[in-house]
Amino acid sequence: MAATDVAPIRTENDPAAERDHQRDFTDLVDRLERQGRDAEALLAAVQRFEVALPTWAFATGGTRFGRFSGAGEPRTLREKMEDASLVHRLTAGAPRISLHIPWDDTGDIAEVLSDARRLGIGFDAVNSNTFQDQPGQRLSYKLGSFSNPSAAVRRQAIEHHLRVIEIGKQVGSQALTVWLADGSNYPGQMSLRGSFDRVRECLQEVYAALPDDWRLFTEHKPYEPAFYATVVQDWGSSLVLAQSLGERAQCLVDLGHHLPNANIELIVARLLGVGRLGGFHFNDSKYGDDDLTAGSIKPYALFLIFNELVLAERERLPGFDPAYMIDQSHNLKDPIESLLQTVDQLQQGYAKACLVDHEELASHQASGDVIMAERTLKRAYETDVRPLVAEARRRRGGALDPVLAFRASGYRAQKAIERPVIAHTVAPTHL
Ligand code: LRH
Ligand code: MN
Repeated sequence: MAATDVAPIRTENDPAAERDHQRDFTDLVDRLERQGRDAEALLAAVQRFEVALPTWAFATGGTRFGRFSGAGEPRTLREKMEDASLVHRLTAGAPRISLHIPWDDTGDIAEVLSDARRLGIGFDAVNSNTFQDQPGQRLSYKLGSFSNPSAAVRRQAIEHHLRVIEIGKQVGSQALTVWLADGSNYPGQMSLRGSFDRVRECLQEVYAALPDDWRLFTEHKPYEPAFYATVVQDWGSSLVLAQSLGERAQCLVDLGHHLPNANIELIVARLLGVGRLGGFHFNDSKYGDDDLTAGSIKPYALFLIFNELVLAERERLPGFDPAYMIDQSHNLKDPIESLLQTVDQLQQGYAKACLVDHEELASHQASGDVIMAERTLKRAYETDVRPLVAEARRRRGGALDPVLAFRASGYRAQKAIERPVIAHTVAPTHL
């Protein structure tokens, strides 16, 4: 079978599951209508919710302690796009991918575009990479890229970003995500203000090169790989940068890029309040930048973030247009199964947030009724919206239960045949 042909993958829902689903969905619609909610409007809202998939999450991830690769993993951008199109087919909610350059720089844009057309997927924000030295690269980013004291290194990093924009333009992206690993491991190693000023200066040149309809997302992170000071360490630094660049510069919130117990929904509310929330890298974590499946560790926190987003959407907040993207790394789970879980968790989180009665909430907040305010949120969060999210997918040809449908499809076993494992001589660059 030629690599280009995608074997027909059966995603039909099992008849018994269909019957159970219809009963569960009818019960939920009945309960929602008794609460005065419009189930069809809610279902349509869930169908409008879309998230972009990270190409770099389709191969097994790893840590410095090891990597346990799985069978049938994608070896090329085309194979990652095949996997992405299956995730979209089963969830009906992930029609775009995020490219990471140079990991996805195949050098053949025409082929990438024809594969995208054939597989029915589009392109969200493109990601730059100055956190690794590429084979044949002239100058090293060991001591930073835009913050590097060497003007030549900064120039090289700017040239890289201009190339990323070029590739993005060719595939139809409209945003550039900039995460910088720049930072230091020891006090004294780096000028804390000088490094930030150099980053701002370089980003001004990149921002000036953006097409008029593009946005630039700055992504903050508290530590790793820098273990003393990271130049763009927190949302405040990211916001200062975005505000200094221009209207089309906004902040990207990677859920894993916060110190333990940070109140991320509060950060989201702050950025929404000043019109600088550019988008998200959804994932979950217990300790650090663990890149675990979204909703797997702190599902209530994820719901509270969606609550802020739905409220902003309903208030038609000026400039509200967040780019929803996933950023995960799968060390133990099958990457496709984890991404199917993730899209489902995001669809559920969004649906629950759409169930919040914001008028009632505002009245309890105004009257200082703490208990009733909390209960208003919890009533939405504790509503089992799975039948409605499943129905939203089913009506779009998606699966009631994407993970079970994927397992029943035999896709991974088939790919294990089509994609013989490449023995990794050196640690793959995308880890
Ligand atoms: C940094 C990060 C960033 C990506 C990388 C793969 O931790 O979240 O968004 O470039 O992961
Ligand atoms: Mn990220």
